[in-house]
Amino acid sequence: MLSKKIEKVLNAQVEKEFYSSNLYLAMASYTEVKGYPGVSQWLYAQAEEEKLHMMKFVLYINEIGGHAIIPALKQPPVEYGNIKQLFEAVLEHEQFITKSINDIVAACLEEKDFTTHNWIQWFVTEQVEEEASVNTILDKLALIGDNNLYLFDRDIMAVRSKETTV
Ligand code: OFO
Repeated sequence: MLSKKIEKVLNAQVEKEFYSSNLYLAMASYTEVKGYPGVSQWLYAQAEEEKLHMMKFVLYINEIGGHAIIPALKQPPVEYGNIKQLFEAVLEHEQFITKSINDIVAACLEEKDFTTHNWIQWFVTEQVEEEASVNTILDKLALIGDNNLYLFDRDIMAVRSKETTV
């Protein structure tokens, strides 16, 4: 039985995942026009993955008797500075998402919703992987500095967390 409180936090997460997808899409477009095809490909793939995350929430909410609400689009920023600043913004966003997932876990325990608690564990693990892959990218950027971004751009697709499916 889905409580109103859990339905509400799950729907809030639909919006956050949708925004994640649009944020990475905006970053992909920005890096594409700035001449970083590899970074842009990484971000386009990330945007698709976030859309799958959103879909997972939509399908789960409806499956357990709630009503998934599709939110309005919020426009992400247009400019993201240099490549390092952009990936720092990605990490910051993923940390925000991790906190949000952890808050859902806490709400599930409060409400004794062990079904959703079990279901959300996939996202707990996913956030560890997502933060780790962005941290790896930031480590590489720290090593190479502003030189050699050509090679970084060429090789970045090797640093991807696994693909997900709904
Ligand atoms: Fe980036 O994992 Fe969903 O938001």
